[in-house]
Amino acid sequence: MAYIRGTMQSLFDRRGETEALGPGATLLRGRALPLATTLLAEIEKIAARAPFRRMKTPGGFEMSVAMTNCGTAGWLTDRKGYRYDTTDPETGQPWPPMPEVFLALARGAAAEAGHAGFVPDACLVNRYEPGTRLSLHQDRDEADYGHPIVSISLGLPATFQFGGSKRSDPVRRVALEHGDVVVWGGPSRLFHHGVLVLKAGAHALTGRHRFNLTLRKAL
Ligand code: MD3
Ligand code: FE
Repeated sequence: MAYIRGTMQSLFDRRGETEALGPGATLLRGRALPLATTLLAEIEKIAARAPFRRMKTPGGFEMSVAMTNCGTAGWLTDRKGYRYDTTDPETGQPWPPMPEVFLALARGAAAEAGHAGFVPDACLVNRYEPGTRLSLHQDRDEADYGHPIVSISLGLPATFQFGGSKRSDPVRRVALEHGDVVVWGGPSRLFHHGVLVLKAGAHALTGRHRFNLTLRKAL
């Protein structure tokens, strides 16, 4: 089978590969590629109702990455702290509903990685442009860490940093490219991670932007 793939795919086309990034973390290279334009159109529709905004951390710093959400619950930060809320504070309205295509992709990817029956209720949409970054952190605002998180990368590539359960643990660097999907479960679910400063560039579908969707069962 490997040799058939070898004849059908060039040495540099990594579509269809899966790679274990850590304990319970599975990278599905290019898994979202067939849906990329559909996913980007849905992001545009979400942003028309719940605009991208740069949120403030509890310490008073403005994040460089712009964010919005869809689904029952959305992730927020402000001077009061990090949390999920069912209302968008910018509009006073519920977050836009989770598109079916997000649900189906997350569910399928999670199942491929060994987490059958994943039903996310929150999707954070991160928008990067050159010069923006996300410093090393853990995702700890969800009610039950037993559920995986599915992340989908679109547009400009980024260097993702992936450490361990302690902030001081050594960090690996992984290139995340347009169409890549990662399922974070097991011990990796609570590992430190971040995104290095985005390099300048232009992507045919997103221009100067990188989008990352993180699908979670938050509540
Ligand atoms: C590892 N987003 O939204 S995606 C985040 O590219 C976040 O925008 C990054 O970290 C981004 O919280 C990284 C990969 C990712 C997402 C969630 C994780 C890795 C994770 C949760 C636990 C462990
Ligand atoms: Fe995170």
